[in-house]
Amino acid sequence: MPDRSVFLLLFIFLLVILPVPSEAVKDYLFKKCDQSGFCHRNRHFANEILEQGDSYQPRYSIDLATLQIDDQSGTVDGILLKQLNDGTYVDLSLKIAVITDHSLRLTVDEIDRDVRVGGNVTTPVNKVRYNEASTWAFDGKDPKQLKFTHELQSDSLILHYGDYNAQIQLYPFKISLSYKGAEQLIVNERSLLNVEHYRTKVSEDDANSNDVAPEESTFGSYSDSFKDSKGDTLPLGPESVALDFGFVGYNHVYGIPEHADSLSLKDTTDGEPYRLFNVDIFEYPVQDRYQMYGSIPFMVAVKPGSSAGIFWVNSADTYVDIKKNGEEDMVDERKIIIENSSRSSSSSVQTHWMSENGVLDVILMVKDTPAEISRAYGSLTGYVSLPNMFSIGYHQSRWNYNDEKDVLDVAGNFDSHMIPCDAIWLDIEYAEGKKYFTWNKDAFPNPERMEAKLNETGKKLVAIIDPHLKTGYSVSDGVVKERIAIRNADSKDAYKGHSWPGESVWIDTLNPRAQLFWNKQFANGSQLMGYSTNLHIWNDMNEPSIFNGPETSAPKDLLHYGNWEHRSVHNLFGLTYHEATYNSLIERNSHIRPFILTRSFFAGSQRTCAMWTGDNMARWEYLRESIRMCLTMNVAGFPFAGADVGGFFHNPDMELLVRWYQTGIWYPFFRAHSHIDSRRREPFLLDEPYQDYIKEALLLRYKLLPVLYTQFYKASQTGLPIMKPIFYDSPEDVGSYSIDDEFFIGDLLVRPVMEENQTRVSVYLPDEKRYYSFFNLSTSLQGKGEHDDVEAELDQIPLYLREGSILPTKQRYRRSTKLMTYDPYTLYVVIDSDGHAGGDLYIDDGESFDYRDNEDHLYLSLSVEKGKTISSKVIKGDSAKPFVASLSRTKVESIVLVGAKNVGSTVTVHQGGKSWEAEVLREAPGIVVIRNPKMSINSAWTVEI
Ligand code: NBV
Repeated sequence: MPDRSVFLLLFIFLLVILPVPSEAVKDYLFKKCDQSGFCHRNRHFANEILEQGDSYQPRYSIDLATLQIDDQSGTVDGILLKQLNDGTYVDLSLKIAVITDHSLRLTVDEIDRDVRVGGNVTTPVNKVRYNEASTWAFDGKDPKQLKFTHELQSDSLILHYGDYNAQIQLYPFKISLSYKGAEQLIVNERSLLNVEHYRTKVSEDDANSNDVAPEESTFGSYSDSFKDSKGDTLPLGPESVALDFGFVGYNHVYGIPEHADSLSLKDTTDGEPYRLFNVDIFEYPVQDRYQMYGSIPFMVAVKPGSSAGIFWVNSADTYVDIKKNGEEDMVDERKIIIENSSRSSSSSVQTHWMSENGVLDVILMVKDTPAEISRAYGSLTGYVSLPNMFSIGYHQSRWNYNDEKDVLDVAGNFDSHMIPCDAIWLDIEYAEGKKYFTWNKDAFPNPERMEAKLNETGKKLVAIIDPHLKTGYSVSDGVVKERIAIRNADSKDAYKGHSWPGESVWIDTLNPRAQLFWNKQFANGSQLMGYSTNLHIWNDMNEPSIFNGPETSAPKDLLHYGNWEHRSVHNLFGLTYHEATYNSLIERNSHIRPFILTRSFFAGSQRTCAMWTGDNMARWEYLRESIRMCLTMNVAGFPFAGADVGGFFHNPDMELLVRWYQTGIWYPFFRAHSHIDSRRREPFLLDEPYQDYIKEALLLRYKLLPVLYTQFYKASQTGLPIMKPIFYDSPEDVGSYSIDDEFFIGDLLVRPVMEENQTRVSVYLPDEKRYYSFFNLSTSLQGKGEHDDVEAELDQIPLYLREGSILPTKQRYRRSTKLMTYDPYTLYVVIDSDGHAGGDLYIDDGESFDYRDNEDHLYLSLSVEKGKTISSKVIKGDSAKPFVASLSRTKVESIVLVGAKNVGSTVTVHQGGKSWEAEVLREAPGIVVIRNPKMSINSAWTVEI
């Protein structure tokens, strides 16, 4: 009799080849809240409490006598009491701290939990609540703690710090956070705080148990009834943490990726909560709240005048319910009115966060603008790293390029068709029998030769390395032998499951010894890497995806390093895996910036890799969804995001493919990729005029790389999104709050065309500024809050330049970014009605860490003063550093000037104590071009106009 996994594999195979209605598939594979023990229990708990209304007697209070308030170190410690049915209490530790950026951190844990669990469990499972999610999420350091002053009253404690007041009510426990005198966030507003303290199974079964409150359910406390997770041993019983947060005066909340839903999150009252649980979700539906490959438990709320953030630092399975009580802003027909809530409350968006286990650890942020929230979140979890320049060029992938010849032909065809391309990708078939770190030597007899050939035109190779390691070869054998695999619940052996190569084990990258092992696999001279410097890595399937595992992932009772249950670390496993890869690549070569693409991620993943939105489909709705998802990733501090251009499953028609490229050029991570069964669709294979349209789009991406790279630089310093939702630049404009088909990149307003047969699109203008068509600077749009209908034929990309901006571009076709390094710049200068314009430009070698280690970089501020002078000032950088010095050969070759008055036939250029004249050409009314002004980019200059 074949084992169960064979049937599962067969089932998955049938899913791939048969057109099965996707809803049915999801229902079969994944838990709904109602089927998940802790979600079911917490929703039940919430409903019971809300039904009881004001008659409910909340159970949580702060024990005044235990409070230790330390103004200087910025902390409050004490005991939070949870009252049981008989009036006795469970003691919970409570810590409130004012941290970096005036954020407020609240941590609740069970006191002496391991003692109470005692000998009740027979496995070595770690008995304390998991408290290391922040260690992985934070940027390597504990946040600073800031001073406050306080007032202690009999029923409350008030903390004052900066522009903030945190009013902590002792009974019922509640925190109201105010900023500049206005209440913004209310913690435990609806008394949904729930810390399921350790209790033995015996007491749970007892109807009169003191441990189970009448408002609680015991559903799934000790056993899991869901089809594929019935085997979960749940050794520690119910242990969830949940809490509600009300946003006062806000109607829009964003973030908590990854979901294929709208940018502005929806009310979940009548359906499923948003679930954060990293899974390989086959044929994911769009406009849905299903869990996906990655999770960032960070939510941002925006209203005129302020913005708020909640970072729920928990890596277990998590659900978030959202209830919107206020009216949505009625700005256009796309909005819906949400009924006023029946229950009295002062907040307008109420959220309920529920996690399966772990400590309760949450950070609250309130600032003036969403940009400041992004900065505050990034100051905790780190900002995106400055990418290797090639990685923001165009990537060509498919599952699979078959052999060396195929790879080199594809690369060569890009060159012969004069289409830029920076990387060719290899999916799982390149490895011998999908045994990662090996090469199929028949197909790839000499990988280093192939990589060297690619390198001739500056192209890189990216190869996939998944965490499932086929049993019975040196790498998996090593993992088992060194005891660095994820282990079975009894801790004895490595867990074995099924994935692409067949039976596999999974490396446990939480284990520091796994890092050492991983380093060896990537070392110089290793089979995979050889001595090449242009091989980069793709980490897929790291949710982890396990074909025969519950919900396509790992059983939750498996054990990791530290004897932590997989349950506790599930959502951060993917991060530990791609970070291990990053560390190994750095260990191998600390000079070159590694590039890693990951499918699974957690808060903090932005520091070391890029992500993409997984297996989408060649359908219009997935094209539209890709922009919403990328915008959400940008709000959640992880801007290096993209989606498979063209769609992974199925074959796009030419119109969809053209539109996808025209949209994909705006993804911070820009890669075409497709399924093994899809038809080849590399741009050079396409018929005209489609090939030409796509080529034009690609050339536009490359032209604008200086802008994009500068945005990456700024994101790496400030956490600002790269693809900016419209409301980031105009947070006062409520009309922009639900716009998710338009965005800014720097000062470029982009409105991709994402509907079939569309030849016109509506562009929303968030402010009074004039917006000039990038392709025809003689036309412009203006009108705050207006939607302008503009032409968008298949060869057109609606793209606008905001007045008052200066945009640096590089106009020459090159085969890759590497070959553009010293190319000259063309500046677009759009002077506003006051005679001003401003912009910036960041430059470094695009490849090494010299920008960081040797400060060999250049950050320029470009400006126009009083309509009379255009100038460049060096904000950061030293012309004596080798790369910056070498930039003296890079010139400004042209300045396109819009809105300049009375410009003569020549202008005077000043640089380095010398002056010279440059010719002025008249392009069209109001537009002139300064031809070849010839100043070097690496030192200050002025042009008098
Ligand atoms: O490695 C094969 C694929 C890959 O092409 C895709 O991009 C990943 O998202 N991988 C998933 C595994 C199987 C997909 C059906």
